[in-house]
Amino acid sequence: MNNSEFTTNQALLDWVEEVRALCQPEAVHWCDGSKEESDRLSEQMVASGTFTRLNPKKRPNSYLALSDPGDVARVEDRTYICSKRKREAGPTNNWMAPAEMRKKLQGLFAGCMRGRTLYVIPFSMGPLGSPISHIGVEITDSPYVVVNMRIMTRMGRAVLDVLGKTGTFVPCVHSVGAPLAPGQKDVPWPCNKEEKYIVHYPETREIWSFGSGYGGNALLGKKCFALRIASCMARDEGWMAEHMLIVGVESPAGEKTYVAAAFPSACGKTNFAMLIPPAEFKGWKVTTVGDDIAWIKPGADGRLHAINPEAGYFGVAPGTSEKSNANALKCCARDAIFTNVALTPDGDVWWEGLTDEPPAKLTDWTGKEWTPGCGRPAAHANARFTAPMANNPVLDSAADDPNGVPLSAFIFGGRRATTMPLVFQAFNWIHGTYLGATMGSEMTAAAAGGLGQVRRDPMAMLPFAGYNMGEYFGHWLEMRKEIARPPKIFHVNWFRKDDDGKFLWPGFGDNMRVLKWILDRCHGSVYAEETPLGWMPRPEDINIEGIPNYDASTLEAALAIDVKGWKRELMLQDELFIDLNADLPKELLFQRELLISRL
Ligand code: SAT
Ligand code: MN
Repeated sequence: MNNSEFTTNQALLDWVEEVRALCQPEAVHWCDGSKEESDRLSEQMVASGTFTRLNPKKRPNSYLALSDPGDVARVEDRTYICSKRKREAGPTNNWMAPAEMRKKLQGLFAGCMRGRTLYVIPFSMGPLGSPISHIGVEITDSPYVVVNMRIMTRMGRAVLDVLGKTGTFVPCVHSVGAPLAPGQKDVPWPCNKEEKYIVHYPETREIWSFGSGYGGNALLGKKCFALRIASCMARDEGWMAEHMLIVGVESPAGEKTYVAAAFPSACGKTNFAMLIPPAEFKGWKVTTVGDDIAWIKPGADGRLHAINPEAGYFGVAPGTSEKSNANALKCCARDAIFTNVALTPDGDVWWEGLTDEPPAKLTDWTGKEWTPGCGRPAAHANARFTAPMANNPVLDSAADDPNGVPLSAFIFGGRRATTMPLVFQAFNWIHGTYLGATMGSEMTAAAAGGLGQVRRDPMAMLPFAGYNMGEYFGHWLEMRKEIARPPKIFHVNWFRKDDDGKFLWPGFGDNMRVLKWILDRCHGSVYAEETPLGWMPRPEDINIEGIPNYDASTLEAALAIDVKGWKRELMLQDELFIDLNADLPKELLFQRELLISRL
């Protein structure tokens, strides 16, 4: 299909022509988003060696891609926020002056698509036409990106209809940075080994990505648009773009409550988004609105309303099992793209943790033969599945609702072996913002040279805020004024251990027991004790009936307030506060002082 048959949007046509002239592709293809188109591109990638078709009896309509071993994750040290002034990017982002970066990128993009097809991907972040949604258009020279974007976003012709003649879009340019000379044979995973740049221009709301074909470096709707650029749009327009999952919880009586939660990486975010309640919670249902990102706007009812801007899951495969997340396995049981997992002899996939016993023989993520005990992992630790949310057996009925879902609670979590109790509730919005701003994960004592160190990841946004982190906290405080009925704010920690290194909480589906207390607090139907940290449950307020080998004294330890540990925690927070000092809202400094005096 060619340009003007597709759109009457002159700004889009002009921009595509400009990028075409710069990148010099062999052909241009406007994506219509159809299944036929995706099947055709997938077939093409099977032929070129990028894809292996999985056994259709075991894994219908699914493919495996193995990346270049040097292109396996987001590259944070190559990610830039190019605002006019360095201060606007803040101390936690890489920065380069826009003019300097543009000059550099002009050089890199000139002729970078030679011998390849330029694909134009119109996509909507959020339900088509929702007042909370925004349109983007990604130009890429990677067919792998096209078929992934079709799963991860609402993509294709219908988006151009919504864009119309005069609608605006966020332009996203992506190239693997590997032009082909005439007659040159392509490799299965083209990328640029020397140069990688993931660049955001917040003032003009543009994204330019060069050199990587992997995940968030290449699927530009996700972290680049839905978090970094969207956080800037949200600040300017009075809404919020957050690195949060969204779940609905339905009681046996049919009462539905929605909560959004931010956890640092490796804290079981996808598991929580698809939580299966324990047997004791008969009649309770947890449903997924989103597993990674939330766009949140004040509604006419005085509440915050959230949508999931994405339409699929880009989930970490290793560790996903029947026990940890049976629903995620159903999501990728068909229609999925796997990247950097292992291949079984019968054409299915495997990764560490999928089964207790590994298969006797595999092809590993580097394409080499693998046997148990060979000393290498079979799947890369950041191996992923891309799966449509429509496959999710517990998809929330409002996942596609253009009005979003009303939020009753925000939950912040950390991965903390010490100090942080299982759950507590902030006294108010400012206190809650402070809890989010100071959240983090404990590095193991070994990794930190003896002392447990805390890696701060404010609101799980450290690599994703598109502007100054201190100013971002200020925006959180400002948002309180836009809403009459703010969500209550909680802090949880599933990972506290006793002195022998044993977990004090079972986690996984049993997190429902803590979630239930949170919901009851939202509905004002449960007692809480006022403590120096915030409102807390007494051990008897959390139902532990039916947890194997678990008792009230362990729960008591999980909930205990360790005053000595908190004094250390307060000292450790200094590091973050000093880094962000210039733009840190004074309210957060006061919260720290108040906590010190309460302790
Ligand atoms: O590769 S993604 O950025 O999409 C996922 C992640 O690294 O968090
Ligand atoms: Mn994420």
